[in-house]
Amino acid sequence: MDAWTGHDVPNLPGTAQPPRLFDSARREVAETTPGSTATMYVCGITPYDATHLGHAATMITFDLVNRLWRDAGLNVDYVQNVTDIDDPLLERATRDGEDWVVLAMRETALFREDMEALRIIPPAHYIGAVESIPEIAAHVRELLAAGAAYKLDDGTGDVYFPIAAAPRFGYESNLSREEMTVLSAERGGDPSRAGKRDPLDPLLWRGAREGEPAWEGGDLGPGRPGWHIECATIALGRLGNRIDVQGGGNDLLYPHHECSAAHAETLTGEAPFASHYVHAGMIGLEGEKMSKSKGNLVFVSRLRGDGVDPMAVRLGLLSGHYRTDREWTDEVLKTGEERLARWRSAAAASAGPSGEGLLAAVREALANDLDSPAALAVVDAWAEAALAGIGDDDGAPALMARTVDALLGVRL
Ligand code: 5CA
Ligand code: ZN
Repeated sequence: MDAWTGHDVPNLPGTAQPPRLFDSARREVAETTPGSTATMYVCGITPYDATHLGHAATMITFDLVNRLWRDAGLNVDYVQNVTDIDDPLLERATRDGEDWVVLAMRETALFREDMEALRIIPPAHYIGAVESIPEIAAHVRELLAAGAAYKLDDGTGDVYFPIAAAPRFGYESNLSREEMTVLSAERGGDPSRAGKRDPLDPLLWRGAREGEPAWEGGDLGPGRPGWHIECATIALGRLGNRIDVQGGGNDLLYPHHECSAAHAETLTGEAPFASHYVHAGMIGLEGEKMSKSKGNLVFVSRLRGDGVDPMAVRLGLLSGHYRTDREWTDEVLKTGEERLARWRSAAAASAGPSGEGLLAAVREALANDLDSPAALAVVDAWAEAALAGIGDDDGAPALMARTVDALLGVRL
């Protein structure tokens, strides 16, 4: 499917190194070491409700990775999916008496608009689950043929992946079996389903059910794909067997990214699937994770409709570190709006402290596991000085504006 429209990203003077990022598998901050083209797969939306600030925060996180790699002179091949067929989408469509295809199309269109307003660089490939079904089914058949999948014998046609086929299973999330079992039940898995070889085995293909959409699966029979194989297949088909970053919110640490990696590694025989598994913290509202199922949402589109500048939303979300679970409050937005106004005034000053110094300090902060609070503090200090008439670099205000545009995605 089509992504959204991008914006020009200014080039910056001098050179930069690729960022160091926290890898959930190794549980440490490590250098990213892409070839001349860096590859990134980010888990996108399940389009049954509008884009909320949690989605926005996660997309902004990986937008920073994209921007830092580009600033380091790399090409970036970025893939994002849309889970446009899955249980929650069908449940919402049924609840509201709506056609699930229309629901998915409408919410995906709104997401694109929100991403554009937030100045997120679009992925090179924006791929839906539905359009990928032939590829996914082929992978499931391949796993079956290799003995790395099994069909339940209860007549449903459901096909599962035996985690025993993935010797490294657990390396990505570093969780105990007990923790995995709890999370699996909470996040779309079915550890108590009878007939599976292991309670943690994830679904690869769901056999057709009365009243549910189904697609031809060849030897699999009609049905629809499981969630984890969707992302493994979409990534492998476009980025190759080894990707630099697999990204998403930290709610995907287990089972989603563990199982996607297990599927991909079993299919290719190469491990690890991703050099870095990068997870953004959860944005909450009044003490609870913002989620479509809980309904405690602040929509990006609602803020836009209220006349809020998307750049202030961006600055609000960047004021916390991406890995920290954090709250969205009126105060966070207000601080973002005030900061944006201050930076805009400072960018219009006739001079300020060294622009090159500012650029170097912002680069250094962001290269250190995307330390956006530190980067914002650097720009704040520069802006305060420029507004106080300190500094005689008359090129600095323009370079400051280019720096925050290119690296933070904030257009002044
Ligand atoms: N379609 C799947 C991924 S393949 C999915 O998780 N969809 S989603 O709509 O629930 O979330 C889209 C992206 O936003 C995912 O990367 C998810 O981890 C992230 N996300 C969801 N809720 C939040 C939140 N409250 N804070 C931060 N990120 C979130
Ligand atoms: Zn995914």
